Amino acid sequence: MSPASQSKPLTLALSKGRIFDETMPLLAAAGVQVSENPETSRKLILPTSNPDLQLIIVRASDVPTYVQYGAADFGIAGKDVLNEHTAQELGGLYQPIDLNIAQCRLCVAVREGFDYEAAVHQGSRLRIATKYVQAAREHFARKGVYVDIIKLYGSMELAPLVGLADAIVDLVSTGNTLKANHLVAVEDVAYISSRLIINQASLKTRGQRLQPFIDAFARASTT
Ligand code: PRT
Ligand code: MG
Repeated sequence: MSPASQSKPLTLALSKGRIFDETMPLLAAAGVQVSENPETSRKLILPTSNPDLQLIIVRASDVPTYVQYGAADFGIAGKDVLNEHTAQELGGLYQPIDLNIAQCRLCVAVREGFDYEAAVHQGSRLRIATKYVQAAREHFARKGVYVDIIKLYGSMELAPLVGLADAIVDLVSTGNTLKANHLVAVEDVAYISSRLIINQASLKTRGQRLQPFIDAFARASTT
């Protein structure tokens, strides 16, 4: 590794919103403050109070990609996002800690009044709309239920209301979004929280500089 890249600050990839917000206390536990808020700043590279650490702000589903290619040394990503990346894409990633932040459940949800159990038992093909194609496919395969999966990129809650799908597989935290759209959760697919992910080459070449952050995150996430 060249001296220039050795002296480059460590780069942590985060998405704005709940992951950024819930990572701030973990950074504080490592003695790091971030003065700019990505909700109001347009900057995608944010300095921190530690000259050896900068943040990059990317889409939640892009965090593993930045870390896989070493554009970020480490990052924080939801298990929902990690589950949708292929084993090959996750190959260069080390996943040492569950940070227990941004917790939610991945659920199957249907319109109020839709008889999900009956639909499942009739053996008819269910239409499932979701952003989480892999997780949904595996869930219904385990149950032995035939499904047609329709990939969406957002606003999954709409699909059962307008006849696009019988059910959705989506993340639920407070349940308010389901309720507002007259949907109910009928099955849990997975418990979701966010993990620290680290580029394996960075861990080898910059491990001494990364370790204090890994240790502080591990301590703060279990207390
Ligand atoms: O929003 P964008 O399309 O940019 O990307 P994203 O949705 O992947 O990112 P973001 O920042 O919304 O979520 C980042 C991560 O937070 C996800 O990958 C999850 O691991 C985690 N997380 C935790 C959640 C939720 N809770 C959550 N409730 N992600 C999304 N939601 C959404 C859910 O999809 C639904 O639309 O919030 C809505 C339901 O919330 P409740 O509180 O009404 O139940
Ligand atoms: Mg979102």
